[in-house]
Amino acid sequence: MVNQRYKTLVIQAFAILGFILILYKLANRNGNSISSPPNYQKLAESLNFKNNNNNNNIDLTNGISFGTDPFLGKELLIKQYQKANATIMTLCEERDLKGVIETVRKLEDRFNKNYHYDWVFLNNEPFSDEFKEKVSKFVSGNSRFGVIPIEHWSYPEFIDKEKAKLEREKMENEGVIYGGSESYRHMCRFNSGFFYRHPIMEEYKYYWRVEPHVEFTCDINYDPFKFMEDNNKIYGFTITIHEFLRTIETLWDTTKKFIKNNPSYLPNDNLMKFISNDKGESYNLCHFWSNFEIADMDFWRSKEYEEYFQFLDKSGGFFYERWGDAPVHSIAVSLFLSKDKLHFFKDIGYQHGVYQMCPIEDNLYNGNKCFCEKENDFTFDGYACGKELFSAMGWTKPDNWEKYAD
Ligand SMILES: Nc1nc2c(ncn2[C@@H]2O[C@H](COP(=O)(O)OP(=O)(O)OP(=O)(O)O)[C@@H](O)[C@H]2O)c(=O)[nH]1
Ligand SMILES: *[C@@H]1O[C@H](CO)[C@@H](O)[C@H](O)[C@H]1NC(C)=O
Ligand SMILES: [Mg+2]
Repeated sequence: MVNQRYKTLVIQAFAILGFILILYKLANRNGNSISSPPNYQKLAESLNFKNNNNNNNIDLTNGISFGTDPFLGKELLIKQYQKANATIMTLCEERDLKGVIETVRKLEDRFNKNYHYDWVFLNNEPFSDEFKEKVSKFVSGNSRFGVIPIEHWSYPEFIDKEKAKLEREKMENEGVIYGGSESYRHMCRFNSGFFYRHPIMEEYKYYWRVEPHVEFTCDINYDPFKFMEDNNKIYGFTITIHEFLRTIETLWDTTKKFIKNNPSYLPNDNLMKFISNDKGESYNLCHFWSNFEIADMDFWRSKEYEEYFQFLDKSGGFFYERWGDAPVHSIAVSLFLSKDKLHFFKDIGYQHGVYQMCPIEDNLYNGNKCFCEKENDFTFDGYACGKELFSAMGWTKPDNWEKYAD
């Protein structure tokens, strides 16, 4: 009897020891022990994230899959993971509930479920408790809801409201998209000069801007915020496009005046070539589509950008014309940054309305479970600015680019 019990105990002890050993081995598979956090730096280096001057050729196909390890489980990895100082951000209204949840579910599925970044929702009016409750359920990080201060969403005193109204009516009659909308102009001005000053946003350095009803068509198996941080990137984008001239008629002349007063704000290796075909004489209407941005807000908070925004704002173009935050952001990052601070997230399949970036390189497309048609990739379309971008950056276009042009 005693002997039998003793035997069972010994067998149990060995079984437990064996199990612990297996766990220990599994935990050490990537050289990270359970007790110390994964060395992100090392992982990033091994994936060639660093010291790569031609960022366009970084291979992100076998990115780091935090949280997807079936043995360690995701909680353990997330707890050990040192997140970037970053948040996802969506500007929206109460009535966007469905579209917001759509976007949240998609980005959570493709990315954030493994990282649990915060998500900030901003609105010029307070969100209802119902909205907050319904949206929060789907966010794996903290959901935060902010009301935009009235000073950031109203006419500054130097704007002639009567003149603004007349110009809106003119544009509306001409059939300019959002030409007659007052709220669209407040939205564009807010996104140009104020979102990064919102008290909630001030707590973060990086943000990822997303809108209701957008689509993420590939897995994102690494942390784009960390990528920005580790590679000293300031502005990341996926889609380039031409602006409607009618909405920004005096934007470039106003910008030229600002540059003339502040020539020292332009580094030599800026990206002027992307936005001008004649060395700055005129604007070619190219810009990064700002409904997707992964960027460093400290740039928007810099002296250079703040002065630029104030200068633009004083000229009245946000209201007398219909200046978009996309051309404003794009001109600023193209002029005031050296071009190596910009990053094309050519691996993050993304769709907003009728335009999309679908990775056309096989390794990216196949490696990231993309669900989009390469034929629909907008990058090298005539109305996009991919050709201008690659040329200005000095990048080599993918071998198959012509197949997907237009
Ligand atoms: N809170 C709030 N958000 C707004 C308002 N107008 C637009 N937005 C948000 O601002 C962002 C851009 O507005 P959109 O209407 O999508 O503008 P767009 O992307 O140029 O145009 P679409 O092609 O129609 O998507 C979206 O995230 C909207 O939800 C507004 O009046 N209040
Ligand atoms: C995050 O970034 C903001 C803006 O740069 C900064 O003010 C804040 O102190 C940072 N927070 C942490 C925890 O580093
Ligand atoms: Mg939109």
